[in-house]
Amino acid sequence: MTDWGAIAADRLARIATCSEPGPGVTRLPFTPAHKDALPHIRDWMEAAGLSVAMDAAGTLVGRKDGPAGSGTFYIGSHQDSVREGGMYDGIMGVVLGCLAVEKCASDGHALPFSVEVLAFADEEGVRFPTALLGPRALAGTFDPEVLATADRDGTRLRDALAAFGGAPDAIGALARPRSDAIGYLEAHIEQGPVLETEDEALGVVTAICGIERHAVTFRGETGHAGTLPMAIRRDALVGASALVTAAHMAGLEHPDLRVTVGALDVWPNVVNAVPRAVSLTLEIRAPDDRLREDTGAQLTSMAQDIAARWSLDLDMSRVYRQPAQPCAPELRARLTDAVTATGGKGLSIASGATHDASAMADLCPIAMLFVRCRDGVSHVPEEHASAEDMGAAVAAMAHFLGHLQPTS
Ligand code: HGY
Ligand code: MN
Ligand code: MN
Repeated sequence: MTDWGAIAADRLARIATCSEPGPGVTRLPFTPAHKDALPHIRDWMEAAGLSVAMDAAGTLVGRKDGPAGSGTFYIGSHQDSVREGGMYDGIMGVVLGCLAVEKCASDGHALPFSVEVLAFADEEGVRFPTALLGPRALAGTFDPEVLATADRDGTRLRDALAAFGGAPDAIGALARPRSDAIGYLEAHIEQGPVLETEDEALGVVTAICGIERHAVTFRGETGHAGTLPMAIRRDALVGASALVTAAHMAGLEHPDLRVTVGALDVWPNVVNAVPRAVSLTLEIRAPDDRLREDTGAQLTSMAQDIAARWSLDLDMSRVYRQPAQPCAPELRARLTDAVTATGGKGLSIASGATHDASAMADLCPIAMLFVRCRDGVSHVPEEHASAEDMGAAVAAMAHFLGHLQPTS
């Protein structure tokens, strides 16, 4: 009896070494760590009988053809991590997808449709102020303008992708035909405490929250900390601090809202000079798009008022947005049946995190399977899922695949 969970755990431990130095895993897109990860993923895909190639967007694609005209079922998640993140977020969905396909084959079950396992390059949007490049390319919703965005070092996404072996100007041709797309399944660590509280290994996702991110810069004037009178200061950090607090207070206004200022840079950032500029990221999430959009508009207006109050200049723009996405009822029902048929309760659970599935929903029906997350913590080195729970996920995913029908 193959221990699929143990194989998953071993593979994830090995690929976790493909990281920048430091605590946890830091594997950003189109970096040496990402390059180091590709052979691992290629091996997993080939062990599942898939033929492997990297596409123009940097997605590693493993494909096994089914009968002509039978359609394609997609499975996948992202290879990238946040800085100092865990070793399960994203990459777990790639390894479990490969093992589920491998299990179907070892069970002697030839899938009656084509199947692709996808290792997307950039879901977190940590290196560049955009995300979901890979799934948006497949869904035909990719915006070429994002190629001009740059990371903190000034490297443009276009150049990083080309240097990595991608083909920025060929991304538009990656769009998959909707008529051929049966659906998409993503397995992912829950990144929250619900399944652990319910003492359940797996959960079937109902919907994925919406998200938007704003790039905000306050500009004032620097000066000597000892001689510049307080009354005439144009201190950018005073304005930024007011927005950080206002954002948190706005988030407290509604139980479904999550409002976060996760990154902030100060210039000149020295102890004895008044800050002349502050850049920060403002992120808003909600399961309801109206609530999220209204909160974004409210905080934009507040930022303008704050800039006026402190005689600052303000640059603020929404640089990323992904609407909330429901999972497809038909696939949800099938996935719930697969979980219950393989020993689970078939719990339903909403996703406060966003995922590649959010963008794949523009191509085809989506389903997500959550795996229990120890202590509910994620985006930290302590993130953990057990081999046993991952084995349960492989069994459920293989059962789900084995009971799917081709398009025709
Ligand atoms: O931030 C998120 O929700 C996901 O982990 N990218
Ligand atoms: Mn993720
Ligand atoms: Mn993440």
